[in-house]
Amino acid sequence: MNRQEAMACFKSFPIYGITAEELSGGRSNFEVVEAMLEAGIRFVQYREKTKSGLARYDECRKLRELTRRYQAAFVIDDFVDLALAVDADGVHIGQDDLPPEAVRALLGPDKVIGWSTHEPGELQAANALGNIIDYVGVGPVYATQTKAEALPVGLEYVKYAKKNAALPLVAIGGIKEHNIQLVKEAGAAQVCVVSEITGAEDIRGKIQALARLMD
Ligand code: 3NM
Repeated sequence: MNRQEAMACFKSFPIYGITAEELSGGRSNFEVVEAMLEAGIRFVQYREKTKSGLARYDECRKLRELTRRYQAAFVIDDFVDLALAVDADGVHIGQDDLPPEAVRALLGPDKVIGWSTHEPGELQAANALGNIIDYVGVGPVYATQTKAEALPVGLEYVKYAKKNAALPLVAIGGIKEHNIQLVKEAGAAQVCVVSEITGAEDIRGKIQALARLMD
């Protein structure tokens, strides 16, 4: 799929999926992503910081095929080379990764780039990039063990981003069934829920419950 189609996937369902195998109750990323896709998620990010490059490549080749079968967008956290090697639909990068301009030069014009932001200055920098990136991450809204080093930015930053972002946004960090409505009310149309989904006994049921609360 092209960049536009991948962003249509981003907007087509309120929940954005991310892998976290160490928080998946012994299930593989493949199993978890399959359940995400069955529940309606259409935008999946592969996030894996500790496996070898070869293990990541083997896993992403399978996830690429799986996401294609469901006509879902597939992006890779951090690794531009891996994204190119498996023909992913794009990458998600953080403030300490390669700068978005460099990533765009490597990926070419037809892949999605998402960029994490944590404060108004970073959001303004994202706005200034124009067409180089496609969406911004906004978080962590609440404290989270999944990214324990990051300080929570609260609903105030979600509200700020909703008002000021020139691009689509996805809120992330510590979002769960009990607080997702507050995040929606703060202005997020897309929400990323990691451990609450990967750790759920019934992943499909959890995603459907979260999606209903975003209606
Ligand atoms: N990025 P959970 S917060 C991967 O703020 C990630 O950029 C964040 O996991 C950011 O839903 C986060 O389990 C972890 O809290 C989100």
